[in-house]
This record gives sequence, structure tokens and C-alpha cells, in this order.
Amino acid sequence: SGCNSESRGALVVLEGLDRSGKTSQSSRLLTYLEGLGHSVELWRFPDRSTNVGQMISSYLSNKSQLDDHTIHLLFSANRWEKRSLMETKLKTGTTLIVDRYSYSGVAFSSAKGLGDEWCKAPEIGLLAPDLVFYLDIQPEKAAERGGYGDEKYERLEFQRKVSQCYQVLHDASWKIVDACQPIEDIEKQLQELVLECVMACQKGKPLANLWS
Ligand code: NYM
Repeated sequence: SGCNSESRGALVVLEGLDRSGKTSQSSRLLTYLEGLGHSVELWRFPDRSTNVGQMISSYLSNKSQLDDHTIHLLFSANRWEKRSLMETKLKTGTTLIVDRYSYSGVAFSSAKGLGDEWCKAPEIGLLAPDLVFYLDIQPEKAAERGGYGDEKYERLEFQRKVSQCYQVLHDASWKIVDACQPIEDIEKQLQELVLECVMACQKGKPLANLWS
């Protein structure tokens, strides 16, 4: 176990609708990998701690209004401002568990009617994940879990559209996990797959850029 300083970390992304369990599973993965002695960090997008992130946060909480294209580009800028740190972390052996990434960007904006290709364009050149988990849940089931807050997008009608956009977006490399299973069962499935991925990256799997 452990990791040597020569090998790179893995970029692991969790995607899914609001209330699909991404945040709990991300922190469980963090604990798991830490327990095995890996260098690992938990990241999330939007990263609300930056200036751009604060603009996003204010938009999401309905404190400001922005044109759909503008907010899309801010979400993307929020990933771009973290790209070089992300690359440094990965290259120096730290695995990153990332709660939402470019796919959220494309799914949520295309659910509003923006074109897929337009939505993808600003994401080109960001680091490509080594592993994408999709926590699969029916929008109705997610809504039943309650806890939809007052943030933008947290409405069943809209989540249905987002769900459809994710269907179009995902490819064969994504690991689709049934998010309605018991929490511990999901956790076990993620653990196995993440470990495989971390090993492959340690053994020299090259880092790539989106979209590839
Ligand atoms: N969201 C998130 C987007 O619309 N585009 C993006 O690029 C990202 C990363 O922000 N409803 C949306 C999805 C969520 C909202 O995310 C806030 P979270 O995970 O609730 O903090």
C-alpha cells in the first residue's frame, strides 16, 4: 500500500443529481483511501471559496441574476482557476476525489436549453478524470429524500431535465452505480473501483485532457 513519490494520484469524479448521495460517498472514499495510507484530498465544484465561486454561490442562492451563458462560463472559470493546482497535486502523488466536475457543468446548462457543444467548449483542456462515478437515481426518488433547499435548480421538473442530459453525456467508461442501494453497499462498490483506478495511475496511466 502507501504510495511512492514517483507515481501520480488519480482524478476521481462523482456525478449525479442533487440528493443522489455524492457528498456522503465522496467523504467515505476520502476516509477509505486515507486509511490505506494514500495521499488524498476531497474537492468539490463549485468551489465557493474563490471570487468566482462567490459569484456562483450568490447566483445559486438567488441573490444575483445572471444570463445562462454567463453563469455557465463562471462555473467553467471556477474549474480553470483550479486546474494548475489540480495538476500539481496529481503529479506529486495526491489522489483527488472531486464532488461534481465538467459533466455537471454541461448537464445543468444544457438542461436549460444551451447547446451541448457550446457547453463543452470551455471545458476543453481541463484535466480528464481517470474515473467517473454516476450515482444513478430517479429524479422522483431524489426528491423524496427531501432536503432540496432553496437553491436554483433544486426542483423536480428541472432535475428531470438534468437527468436526461446526463444520459446523453455519459459514455461507456462511466461507472453507473444504483444510488438507491444501502449506503454501505454503494460504498463497497466505489471502494473496489477506486482502488483499481489508483493502482493504474500509480503504474503510469497518463493524465489526459477533456474531452477524451
Ligand atoms: N452546478 C454545478 C452547475 O450548474 N454547473 C456546474 O458546473 C457545477 C459544478 O450547482 N445544483 C450546479 C449543480 C448544483 C449546484 O452544487 C451546486 P452543489 O454540489 O449542491 O454545491
